[in-house]
Amino acid sequence: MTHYSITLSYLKSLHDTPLLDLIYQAASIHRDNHNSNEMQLCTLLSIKTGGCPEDCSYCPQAARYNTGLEREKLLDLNVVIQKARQAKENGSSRFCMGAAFREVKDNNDFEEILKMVSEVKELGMEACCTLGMLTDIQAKRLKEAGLTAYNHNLDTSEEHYDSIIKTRKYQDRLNTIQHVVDAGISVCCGGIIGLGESTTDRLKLIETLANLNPQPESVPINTLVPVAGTPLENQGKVDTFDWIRIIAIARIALPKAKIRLSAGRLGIPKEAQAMAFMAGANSIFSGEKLLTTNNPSDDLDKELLNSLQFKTSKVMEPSLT
Ligand code: SAM
Ligand code: DTB
Ligand code: SF4
Repeated sequence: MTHYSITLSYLKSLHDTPLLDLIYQAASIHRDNHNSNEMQLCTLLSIKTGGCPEDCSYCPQAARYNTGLEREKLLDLNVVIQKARQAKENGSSRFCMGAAFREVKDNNDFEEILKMVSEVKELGMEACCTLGMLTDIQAKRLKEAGLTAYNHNLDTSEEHYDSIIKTRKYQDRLNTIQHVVDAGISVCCGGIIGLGESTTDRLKLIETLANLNPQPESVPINTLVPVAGTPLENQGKVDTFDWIRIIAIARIALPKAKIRLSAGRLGIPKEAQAMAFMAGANSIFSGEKLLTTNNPSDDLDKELLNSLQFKTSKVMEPSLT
């Protein structure tokens, strides 16, 4: 397995490269490692919404902020599987189930989630979860249930982390990621830009992600969706070219990973999204909702992908899973 050694000064030199040269470099690396006309579609479902005890300053689901979100208990297994079927019909090959948990507890909800993972897998889809912190044993149980990937973001640099989240440490995130790796589950790990971080913070996040061993299989790049009631509700918008620059740098630093355009795609013009695809993004969340906020409609995304003549990654057949 390749162990990458990516330095901050190298990432800074990429950041200083004129944008179109940087995109050209990223596009070349992208073509060496991926089919440049293939896009992975993933669908998200919030299986347990709101009431989270954490204090993540960006998150509408943190119980301590007044965001008007209705708290819900864990969705029924049947509802989840019906949504997964629909997602498969709409061309998604990965189904990602998110819960507003600080950490997984060994209770009935976890037993239900294990069933959801197995049944999604039986549909021939990749099953992904994001459930907060995990112990080594919980990670192994998810693996036994058939989990393909676990999403656990580092969000920003270690230095900036404390000003965004105080109820846990960067090291807690790294520990969960290690449990996921040890269990043999693919790691999906990325971050958010637009949290008031500096360029160096953005590059340090990419440095940390690129030096994980193994590198994450997928890297979601979120831009902040400002939600009224959260401490970051008035945070300014990220410049679209800065967004593309970060995608290109992530592609160069993590050549084999799927780079996923995640939160914040609504409102980004189609031409800018196409530039991000040129710079190496090869996965998107499809469907009108992310977890609790809006995302472009299926129709709009189909139109975009068709006009760029993308093929979507195949949904696996059950016999091949
Ligand atoms: N509670 C679990 C956790 O924190 O790992 C899983 C769900 S959490 C909502 C998943 C990710 O969504 C976060 O790590 C963060 O990167 C992203 N996220 C949450 N709210 C966001 C927002 N308003 N804008 C952009 N990304 C957001
Ligand atoms: C990720 O990095 N982004 C997704 C997924 N992983 C779980 C979540 C985005 C959530 C945006 C805010 C919301 O819809 O609640
Ligand atoms: Fe909870 Fe996850 Fe939201 Fe943080 S990001 S408040 S851990 S749901």
